[in-house]
Amino acid sequence: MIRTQAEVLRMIQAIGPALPNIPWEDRPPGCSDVVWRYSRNPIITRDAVPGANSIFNSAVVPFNGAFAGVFRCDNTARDMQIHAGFSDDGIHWQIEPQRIQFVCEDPEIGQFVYGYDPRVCWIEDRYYVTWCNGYYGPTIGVAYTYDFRTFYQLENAFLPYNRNGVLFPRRINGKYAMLSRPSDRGHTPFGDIFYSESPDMIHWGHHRFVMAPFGGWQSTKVGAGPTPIETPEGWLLIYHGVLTSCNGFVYSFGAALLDLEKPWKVIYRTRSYLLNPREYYECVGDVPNVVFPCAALVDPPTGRMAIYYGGADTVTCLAFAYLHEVVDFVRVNRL
Ligand code: BMA
Repeated sequence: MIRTQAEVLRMIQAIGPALPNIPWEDRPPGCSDVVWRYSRNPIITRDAVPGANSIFNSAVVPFNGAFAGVFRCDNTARDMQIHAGFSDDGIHWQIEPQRIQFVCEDPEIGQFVYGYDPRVCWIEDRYYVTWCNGYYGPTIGVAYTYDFRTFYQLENAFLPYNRNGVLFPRRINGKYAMLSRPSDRGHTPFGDIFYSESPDMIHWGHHRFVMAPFGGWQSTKVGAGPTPIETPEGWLLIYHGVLTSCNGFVYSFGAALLDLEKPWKVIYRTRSYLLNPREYYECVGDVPNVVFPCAALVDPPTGRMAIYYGGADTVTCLAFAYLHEVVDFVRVNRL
């Protein structure tokens, strides 16, 4: 039997457990976008935490039949902090009013300076959190939790300056694996994605180049977004790209397929973005014109994806897609 390409793509399923309670809203009638927004965006505003200035760039995962997450909450002193949160449906969230207090054996590492842009990743038996952690400049903080109540902080993964540390959800060739983006102290005007491995989640090496900025929406810098999603075709990586306009940075997101065993090898990468700032809550806020994805849930049997992203450095938003359509988009619209 000869299958059409569309039929084959429909068969591309993410590898992982089913998530029948994934947050979901059908694509609106008349919309042909591969990624479409939740009609009730934003799902989280500053009102969710007393004294918050903004809640954005946050990460969620399935947890105990419901959902849990780590949220970037900047307060009205403009301290950048991360808070745990819980939800029954992935849309309505109860966020802890106090920031996460990490348990850390080494007070020098555990001293909290600032934390932002968290990611959360289930590996083997626990949830790992990575975030941009202040230690003489931004670097990648690493911690783990079993219950989103107690968080154990490990060594920072890299020397400063670094951001957008994103773990793979399983060991690759026997090693933990992380994407990151070496940067500088400020609003870095450059940025390539690199790959690193670790035997123990403490010592990182085997650094490999993954991808650089290209043109258009991803011409200034690129950075990994949500935890990569495993498919038989490769790791599906949603990543943000930044364009420098005459009025400042514009953050959009696209996707790439990375080789399963050598994830520093890019198979395909999108020429066009999947989502860019268009709605009011993406264009107006503390930093205008930003969509910044930090988490994606997937239900392999249906292909449904729920993508969590920050809007204008102010609110948290949700968008939806079908995994096989995203993979198809990456392949058809590749660089
Ligand atoms: C990056 C990070 C993100 C932020 C983005 C746009 O450098 O600070 O948290 O969303 O800039 O301001």
